[in-house]
Amino acid sequence: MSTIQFEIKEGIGIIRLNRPEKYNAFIREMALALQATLDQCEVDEEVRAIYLIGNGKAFCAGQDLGEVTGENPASFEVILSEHYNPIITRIRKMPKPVVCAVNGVAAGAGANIALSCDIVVASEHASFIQAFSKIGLIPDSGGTFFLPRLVGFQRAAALMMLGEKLTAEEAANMGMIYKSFVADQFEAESLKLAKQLAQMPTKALALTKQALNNSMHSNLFDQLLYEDKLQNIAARTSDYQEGVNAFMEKRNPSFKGN
Ligand code: LHQ
Repeated sequence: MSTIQFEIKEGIGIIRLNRPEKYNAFIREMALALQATLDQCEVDEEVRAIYLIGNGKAFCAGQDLGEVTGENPASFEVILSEHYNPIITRIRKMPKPVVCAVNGVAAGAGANIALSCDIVVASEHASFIQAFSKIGLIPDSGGTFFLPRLVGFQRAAALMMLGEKLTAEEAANMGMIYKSFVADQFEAESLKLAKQLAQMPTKALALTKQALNNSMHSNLFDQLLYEDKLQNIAARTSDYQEGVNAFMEKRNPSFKGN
């Protein structure tokens, strides 16, 4: 059985982590398959938004600890440089919006992969755990970058050091994620969000993402120049023409993604 399931539906590249019996914990095969699927989403013009979810009860329990223990444990150096770092890099450089639908527990690298996505929503039964300190590790997969920016330095330090479990509602209230949905509406509502994004001006969303990425290490004055540069690119897209024409003609726009 494939560790990653993938389908394209209504412009959405739907990626499902598929090791439900192990709470979708990562082994090398799944990490490489996720990278390959993200690459496919990047180049396939039919895909205009990406939706990442876990199969079964959990979203993802991070690294499969069975792979780093036992007779022939995988090396940490390989795990970060070949498994997780390329996943986070692909998500942030993806010129399309990535929605993470956290269906259940998200722990360790599983939590931080979620936080690297553009819009993170969760089922009311989901939870988030910076589980690393509990096994004597430091947060990886971009956690020390994203979490303090999302919730503030103090909360990030406490969450990472204590390794406490947060409910989806707590995570939404502190700005760690965008929204939580009641369980029976979660999949429909989160897919609706991805569908909405897939019908939007994809190039403008990619440039928005590029500007947000840049803001992480920029000052206001450099960022104003950067916005100027990217806005001039956005203004040359057909979707901009369509958006303005539709507004003037009092009709709904039909964006093609370029
Ligand atoms: C698992 C796992 C798991 C294997 C649940 N592995 N089987 C980077 C650098 C290099 C090396 C290390 O890692 C990293 C990045 C990281 O991600 S480090 C953090 C690794 N993850 C964790 O430490 C989390 C470990 N899991 C847990 O704390 C709990 O399982 C959580 C809180 C996720 C869920 O708790 P429960 O709801 O009580 O479920 P459970 O513990 O009963 O787990 C269900 C099954 O999933 C169980 O299998 P079994 O056959 O006994 O039913 C677990 O063994 C398996 N599982 N996480 N990471």
